[in-house]
Amino acid sequence: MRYFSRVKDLGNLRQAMQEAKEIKNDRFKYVELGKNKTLLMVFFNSSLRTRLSTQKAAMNLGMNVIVLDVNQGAWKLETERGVVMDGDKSEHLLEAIPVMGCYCDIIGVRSFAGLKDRDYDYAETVFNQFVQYSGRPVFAMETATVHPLQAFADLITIEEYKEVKRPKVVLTWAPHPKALPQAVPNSFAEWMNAADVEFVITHPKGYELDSTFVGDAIVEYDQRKALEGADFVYAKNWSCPGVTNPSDYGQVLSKDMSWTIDTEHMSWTNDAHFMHCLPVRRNMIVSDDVIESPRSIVIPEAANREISATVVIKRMLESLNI
Ligand code: AN0
Ligand code: CP
Repeated sequence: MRYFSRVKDLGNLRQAMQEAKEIKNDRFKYVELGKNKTLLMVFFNSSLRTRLSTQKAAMNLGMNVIVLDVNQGAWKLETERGVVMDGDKSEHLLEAIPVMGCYCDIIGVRSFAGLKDRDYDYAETVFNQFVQYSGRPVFAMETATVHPLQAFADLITIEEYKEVKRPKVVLTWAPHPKALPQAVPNSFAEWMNAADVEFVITHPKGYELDSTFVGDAIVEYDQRKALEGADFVYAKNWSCPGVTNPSDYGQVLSKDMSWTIDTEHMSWTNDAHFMHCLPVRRNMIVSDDVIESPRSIVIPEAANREISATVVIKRMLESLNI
């Protein structure tokens, strides 16, 4: 596997899930595979889980790891082509990327949506430049529109905790004070559509996700109706995807606190497990009671980030030897 940003990059999903199980049983099984190989993790944005779990995954595979926080200590990077660089940016991404490629074997990139220009974000401009100019296998550690390592970990978690063969999984929008990207709900929707679950998305009007990711999922605007009978509640805020009204792209259209997941919301479900990718703002997205309840699986969900990353990096290491 040379690139990883979409569910299809894994090929047979059932096989990838099997591999995840195998690695969870023995996470050092492939420790020889990454000997003398280097992973470079490039962060344009903050991270706790992705940083730690991806580094741990690389260590499980016997790799060396370099972490670059672009905004701390590196030259300020210009990302647009054709700009007269007379401002505060000293280096262009188009030189920086091939240089980064010189010092490593595999690259992971975190580069969030700017939420200003929908076309620029949805073209995955920064990630695709890494693909095009680094000369290395590249994987997404949350890019402008996708967060596949999270969605893969989410699916692993659902498989582990499901109590019925085909669970009902509900992705619900919840309020947040600041504009957030759509990467997490996009990928979650994409992966749930590929999995054997009953999948429902609920959000206020105006928050429709891009159709590429929604696929055939059921969209139910009545949150209570959506949550009824749910086996998993996956809460997440996202800003306006600009599907119905492009000029609203990246805006906060609602802070309706009636969407916050509290014990009353959970009482409408089939004693659902509560999930969130974290970081989460308590009592905006979810009440203290719900996130602390025995049905909350946010910590095992985060733990599975190490597993999804190990599978992905293993596959990339294997592709180096072909
Ligand atoms: C980011 C987001 O919503 O995309 C990262 C989540 C993994 N969250 C924040 O910026 C708070
Ligand atoms: N869930 C997730 O990707 O967390 P971080 O932003 O802390 O990496």
